[in-house]
Amino acid sequence: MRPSTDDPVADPTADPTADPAAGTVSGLLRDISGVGTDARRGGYSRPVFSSAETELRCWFTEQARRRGLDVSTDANGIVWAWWDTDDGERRDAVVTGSHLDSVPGGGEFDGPLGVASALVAVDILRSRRFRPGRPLAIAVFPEEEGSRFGVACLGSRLLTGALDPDKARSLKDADGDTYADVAAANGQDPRRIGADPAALDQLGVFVELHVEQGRGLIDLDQPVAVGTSILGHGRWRLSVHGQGNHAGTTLMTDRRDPMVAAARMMVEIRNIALQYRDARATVGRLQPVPGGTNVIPSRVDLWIDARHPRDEVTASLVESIHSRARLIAAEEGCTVTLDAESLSPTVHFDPGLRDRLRTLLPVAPVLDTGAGHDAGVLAGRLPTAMLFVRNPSGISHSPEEWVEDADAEAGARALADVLQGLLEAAGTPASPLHAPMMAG
Ligand code: HGY
Ligand code: MN
Ligand code: MN
Repeated sequence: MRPSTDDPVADPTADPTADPAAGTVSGLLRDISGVGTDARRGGYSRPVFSSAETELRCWFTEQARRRGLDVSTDANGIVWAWWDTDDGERRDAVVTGSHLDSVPGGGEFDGPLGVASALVAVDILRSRRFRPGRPLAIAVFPEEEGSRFGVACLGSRLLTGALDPDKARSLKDADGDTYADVAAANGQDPRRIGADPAALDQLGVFVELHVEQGRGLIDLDQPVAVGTSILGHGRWRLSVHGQGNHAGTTLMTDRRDPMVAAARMMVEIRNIALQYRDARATVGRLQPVPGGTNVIPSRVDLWIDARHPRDEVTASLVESIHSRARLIAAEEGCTVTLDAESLSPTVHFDPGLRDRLRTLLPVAPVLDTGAGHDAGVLAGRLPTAMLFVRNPSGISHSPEEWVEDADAEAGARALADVLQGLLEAAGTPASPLHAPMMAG
């Protein structure tokens, strides 16, 4: 499908960097640095379909169209921005991109860095007068964090058929609103969500650039790394049921308090995880019901995020947690249920593509990641790779997440080099790639 020539935005020769800041990652991120700021938590809260995330989608659409890309949003809420080849055929495309939604109180770079770097990589390729030998697409995936509806990488899972559309439609947010209702209220048709083989058939490879969520590049003293694998991870909801009652009229000896049971369980979750080398287990979210200061809760829900390089160890860790939770519940006169909400196996990126990126970025080290990404979901359907950009704080999912301007631009240059290498088809003249990245 070729962008219509009378489309005012389809002029690929338009100078997208009329505003010099627009041609830099840090400039683009500064454009959106006021969107979705969270005064209470600090950082950013940009849940999917919120006004903040919607504003970011509009920002991306405008930036992509300013670069002459053909932009559309599919039935799963994924925004696609295409740089088509002359024949307009969309097959074997090189895809990059990331997400714009955030965790509550998240950092500035988790997601948006990959999206902004993709836009600047297009600017760089244009400045090199490069013409792709195969189509390039930038994809922005919704609900990567799973912060509103509880399932990580919701958009990419729907696209690939990894999530049943009926289950997705019935997912509920903290207010009890279903994904179907919220999507419909945001102009999408929830009846059309689900696997999209036609879209997948257009894709050749996917390369996601992301802020590093750790200290690897600090210790390696490099600005950019090539990803090798994603740690398997899952989310479980532990519900502890007790007897709700009055805080003032219920003697301490007459209680079946699920909050006390939950507190004991959380300490045990940490202790059990410590027994499994390389395991991680986190309780970042706890919800007493009804949640009054002068009320003994009737129920307490807490969510466990558990991760390990070997999926069978994650399963064993969660089973140990579940059996210890049952013992504690019984001692506290409560009961407990455990439900899996989101499971992502360990992913090793395509070795051929990974090695191709290493050839294109000979100075960049390789790193695995403990964080999940849409790249991990797409890896089940097409060759996928990742680039990580140095985060001097080593901290993520927090306002302290950080990327220096120089590293952000180095990341975009590295992405441009990778995309150019992947987009070249025989006979397409291209300027020599950038000199290999210098040690940052
Ligand atoms: O939770 C994760 O690992 C990712 O940041 N969504
Ligand atoms: Mn994240
Ligand atoms: Mn992310």
